[in-house]
Amino acid sequence: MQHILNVNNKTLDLASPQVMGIVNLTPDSFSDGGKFNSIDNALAQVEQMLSDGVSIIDLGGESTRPGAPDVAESEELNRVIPVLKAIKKRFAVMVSVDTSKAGVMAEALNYDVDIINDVCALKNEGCLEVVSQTDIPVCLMHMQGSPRTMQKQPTYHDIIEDIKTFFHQRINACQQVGIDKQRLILDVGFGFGKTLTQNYHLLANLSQFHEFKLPLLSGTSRKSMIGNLLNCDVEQRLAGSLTTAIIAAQQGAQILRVHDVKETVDALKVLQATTDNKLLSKEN
Ligand code: 7PJ
Repeated sequence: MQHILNVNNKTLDLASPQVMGIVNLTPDSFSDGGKFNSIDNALAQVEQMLSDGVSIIDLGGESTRPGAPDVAESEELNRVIPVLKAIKKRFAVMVSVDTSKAGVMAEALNYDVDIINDVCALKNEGCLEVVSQTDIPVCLMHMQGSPRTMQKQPTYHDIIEDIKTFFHQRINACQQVGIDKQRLILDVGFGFGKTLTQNYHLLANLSQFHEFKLPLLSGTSRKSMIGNLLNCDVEQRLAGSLTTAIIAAQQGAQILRVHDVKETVDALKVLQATTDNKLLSKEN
């Protein structure tokens, strides 16, 4: 199955896995929190990620960490829109906005956002309608519960089958409002209402979700599924993050959402060297 993302005069070939770089715009990610500093900081991060080989920049202004409080729409707009504008002015890179609010999606669309990345899979009020007015790609992520409650006691009948049922339902909901299936990207939502064991079971079986014939996005970078396994803090999760990224790529995930772009791009090149016949035939 060949997947190519075509949006706003940009093209991304998903025949080999592509890296989505996380630019976190929640205040705790900046030492001084000032608005102009946060724009400069984000632009510097984007510039570095571009030279490291990123394909998509994911902007997030709403913390979806387990237990995180809700962020008001006006606050999220203030965090995300000025940075989206500044990136669009300076760089030609594809930009996704990580949001679950219809108002933020609508405003981001006014500033030529390329992908909507919604951890609530367009379930919140107005989201399906806003997205149906456009033709850009959308990532539908699976979550059990809400960020505030999701890690309390995740329960599934059969986690893989339950997530497949969820994807069927959300794909149908999209199609009912006229959102073309071919615009959709699917994500099992690592860490969103899953136990440690369930997260690794999903990672090991990610390829099963290719039955939808849609691109798969995988986001494991620095998450608790690594910290809890290795018993380490967030700044010590690089090796674990790279390993999960490579396993996801081997399972055929087309987009890897990561903090550490350069290291992930390097790791993917090593993986690619084992599968690239052209490289082998050149040497022999
Ligand atoms: C994900 C996300 C993810 C998608 C976050 C974090 C939490 N979007 N946004 N997939 N995670 N599509 O990065 O730790 O896994 S925020």
